[in-house]
Amino acid sequence: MAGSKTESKPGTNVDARRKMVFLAATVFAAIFVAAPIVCAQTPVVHTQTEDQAWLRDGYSHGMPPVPMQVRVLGHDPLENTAAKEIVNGVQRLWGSSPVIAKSDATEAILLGTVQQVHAAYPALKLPATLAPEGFWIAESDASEKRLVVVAGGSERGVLYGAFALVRQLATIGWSPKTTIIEAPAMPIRWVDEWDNANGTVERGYGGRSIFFEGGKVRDDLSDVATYARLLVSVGINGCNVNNVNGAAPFLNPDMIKGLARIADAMRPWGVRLAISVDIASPQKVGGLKTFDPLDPDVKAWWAAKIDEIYQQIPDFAGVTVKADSEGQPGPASYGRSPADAANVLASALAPHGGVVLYRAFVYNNHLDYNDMKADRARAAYDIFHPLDGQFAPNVIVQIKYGPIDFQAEEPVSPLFAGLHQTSEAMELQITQEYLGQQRHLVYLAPLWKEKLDFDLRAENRSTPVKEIIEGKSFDRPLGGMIGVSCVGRDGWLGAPMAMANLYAFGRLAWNSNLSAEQIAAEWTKLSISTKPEVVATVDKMLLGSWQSYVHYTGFLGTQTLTDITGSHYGPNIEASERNGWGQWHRDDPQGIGMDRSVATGTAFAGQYPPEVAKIYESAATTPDSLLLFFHHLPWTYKLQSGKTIIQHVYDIHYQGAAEAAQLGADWATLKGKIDPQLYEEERARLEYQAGHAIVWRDAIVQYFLKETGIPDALGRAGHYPGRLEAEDARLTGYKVIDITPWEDASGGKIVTCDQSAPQKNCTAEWTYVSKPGRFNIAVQYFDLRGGVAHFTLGINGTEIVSWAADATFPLTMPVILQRASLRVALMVEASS
Ligand code: GCW
Repeated sequence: MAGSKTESKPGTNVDARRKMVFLAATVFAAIFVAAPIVCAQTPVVHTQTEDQAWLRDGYSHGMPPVPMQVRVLGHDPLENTAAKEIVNGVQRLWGSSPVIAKSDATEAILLGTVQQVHAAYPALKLPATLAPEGFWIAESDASEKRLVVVAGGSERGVLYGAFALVRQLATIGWSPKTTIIEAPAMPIRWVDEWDNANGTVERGYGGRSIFFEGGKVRDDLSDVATYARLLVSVGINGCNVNNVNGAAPFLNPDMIKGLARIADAMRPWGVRLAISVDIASPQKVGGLKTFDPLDPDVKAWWAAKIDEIYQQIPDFAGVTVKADSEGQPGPASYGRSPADAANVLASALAPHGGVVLYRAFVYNNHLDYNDMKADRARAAYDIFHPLDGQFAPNVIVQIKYGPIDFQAEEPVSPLFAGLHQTSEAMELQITQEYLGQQRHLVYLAPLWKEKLDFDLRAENRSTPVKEIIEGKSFDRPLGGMIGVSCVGRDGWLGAPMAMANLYAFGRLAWNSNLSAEQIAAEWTKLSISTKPEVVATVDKMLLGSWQSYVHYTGFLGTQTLTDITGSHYGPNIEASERNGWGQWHRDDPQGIGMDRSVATGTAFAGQYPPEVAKIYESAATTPDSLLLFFHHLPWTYKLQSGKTIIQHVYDIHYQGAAEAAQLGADWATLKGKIDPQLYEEERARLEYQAGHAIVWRDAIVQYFLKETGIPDALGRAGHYPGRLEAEDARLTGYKVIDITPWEDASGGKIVTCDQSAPQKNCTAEWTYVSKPGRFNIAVQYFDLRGGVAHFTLGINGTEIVSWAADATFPLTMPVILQRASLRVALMVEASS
């Protein structure tokens, strides 16, 4: 059933039981549109504090196992921040605060750089070398004092060490034998935000910008400071605050003043500010006639502009560039290369120690679908590989993890192995653009780990992606990870469980060898509960969630079968095809998949180093998870599992939807064991997710059933036993409409409550005439983005349950359709 209007409530789980005394029961459902479509949405109000994330109040009991005094040896602001964090952390965990000791104390948590610690306690054995951002934590009884020492390779290392100590206390505990020595795996550990000056956030699903509003920097930057604290607590050291699209206004003098205020707010946490720049700024902002990177006036303009920034932001980290991509201007306009453009910026930044992150996301979005050799996946390698060796030392090429675009499943980008004389960073998305937009629980660490651990075998030796971006494989001085985060004012990412992804990003950028399991356990203990049964359940949910999402949204390497020209949300299979965007999967009644082999296809497979290229060249050796990314195959092709592709499509979607439903069932076991507000909020989300997974399942299954004409061996596809279609009901007020894409509703039809009809309530009635029995009724309804619809379900004239469909969806999303379910157990008995 579909209601016209508005926002959906992801279903209230009502279990109302009624005895029916007639064999024929009439089920009616009515929709009351209490508010017109134009009515304003009531925003979900979250208090934006760090308590919402992993720095929340803790759970430990008893006495703190560490000294209750903190002594800071230096005077650097970062060391002061470190001391406050330890006080704060112990307070959160045990409810009592250590005091800051002014002078030598008999027992203390001692903070300082290695040099400071050595000067104060020469007898203390310290590690011989510590990386500047690294730290050492250990307990020492040297000089008859009990000291828990946090020694940093620099003041910044002290701060990271303080957070590490608190994390250790909260998740593992402390013993006098505990020793922790760590240093970050890679120097660049940034989040990128895609915030616009008007306060919107591109692909942001957590509300409006924490940085900007109305064309300028917000007056109140307290959220920015809180965010920086969250970032530094997991080792993130840079934050690029503005969208890579439309970045020109950010170089206006007034905006630079505002940016300096943002940098001030983040500085106490050691997070450095970066911005995205538009390569046409010399023309757009500076009024020059050209933005040709090799023009001397253009070079001078950039040098002066970068100087202006450093005058106000002395620790400015650098710039990110999106050029010649998706409508953004670039050096190609003048026949110049990305290296020409990057190097002009690099030479302006070099005297100040800044870096350029030049994005390899450069491709032609007007490809010819009919050209069987055209392939968007090839673009990054084709453009950047020939430029290897031409980039200035402070340029880092920023490469999305896959060759397309943050898809639910795609191979690792071959470009990682294609640059040996250039520093590289891997770009990944914390915001779940193609991965459920934070409405679906999808924990991304397993996906990122798969990419980080992938061994590209460059030069026929071991070169896992993580070691390439860490600079180890090709001996590069720079490199790192960039997480596109897109936080907002509505609980950062808009969904509490999505915060596991921000946490995981920071932890992996710090230590790419951590496992997805280890990070999940840490996050759960810090954010939800340390109770073993809670940790086990939440971790199981997190760890399986990405593959479950793949199971219902993009099979065998077809990426994400979503609306790729619009919201990137919900199923829309044809949206990827027959346009210039190149996210094609090329399905037809005979087969499906992109032939990217060297022998007969686009030759993308040949961009990988030989050992990997050989695997992808043949369908027989390509893993099933990427099969259709690399090969066009008949629907009846047998997979390694022995199933045909089409049967796999049916099976995996039923499996995926069942797995989505299982998430809700698993969560239900946590009732009473975790924070009730979190429990309820996530319960509603998971109920919605289970409903939306059914939409995905049915859309994909019925689309390919129709296209291939090959039935499901298990008889499920196209058959919905027990489903009462809205369009078959006796309708009052509702009208039946066709929807686009047709596969998103069974039969391609929905009913909508006609606002222009004289009656304001719409009713759909079905009569059940069959055997008596006991039934569960799941009402599944589509819902629109704004306003509130009221539903009532009744049987034989008796109201059973009513509910409002009023959930809030991301503001930037276009109108979307959803479905959620509501369950009513109905007993139908024969009358005697
Ligand atoms: O994934 C796509 C997004 C665009 C984004 C682009 C990019 C900022 O749909 O919204 O633009 O990638 O990464 O530049």
